[in-house]
Amino acid sequence: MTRVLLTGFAPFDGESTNPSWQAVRAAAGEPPTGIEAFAVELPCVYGASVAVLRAAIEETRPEIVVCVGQAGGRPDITVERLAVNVDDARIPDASGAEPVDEAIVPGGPAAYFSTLPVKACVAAVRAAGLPASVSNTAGTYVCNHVFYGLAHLIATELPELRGGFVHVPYAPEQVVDRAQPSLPAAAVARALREIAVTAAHTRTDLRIAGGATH
Ligand code: PCA
Repeated sequence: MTRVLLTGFAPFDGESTNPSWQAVRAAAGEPPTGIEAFAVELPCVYGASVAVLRAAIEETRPEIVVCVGQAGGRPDITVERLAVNVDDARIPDASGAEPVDEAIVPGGPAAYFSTLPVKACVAAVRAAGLPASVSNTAGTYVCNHVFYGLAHLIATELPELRGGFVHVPYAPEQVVDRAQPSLPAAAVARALREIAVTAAHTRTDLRIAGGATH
């Protein structure tokens, strides 16, 4: 059994739900064969989110961590390639904090790569019949902050752990009155199961194109 910690986020930006938590809960509730899954909800707060993540890692001792967040407006499931060392808030977090151009870890590396096999994860989601792509930016809000915090923890304290970040579209009920793309939670949960299994079984990523020209 591979121990996999999945995290989602609490609702933010005036929404009453967060599709990341819906999907994480569903995926962990029916884990794929060979995976022992744990689900934890993170607050949409700089700093506190990483503290909750760290406590969850200490408690569940996972081999793999997949953090998941809402990326409203994106049409597909995006597996993030990098986390950058900057907080630059477009909107306040749930505690009212609004950092501008602050290092997440002062003196830390400018960026970390995901330690999940991002290309293989994208391929697995696509093979399951769901839309997915590699993303080269997780933004500069709380999701990137958590991703960088996770990557820094792995780089400095937990070298055996592997982890990364996945952004997901709105849930359909969030966009009934907006012309915005969405995916049902059950479909996103299916994709997360594929990602968990792929991460558990893939040490060397696929060498296939997944880049972007801009
Ligand atoms: N998405 C936000 C933070 C919480 C979430 O689900 C982000 O992309 O930063």
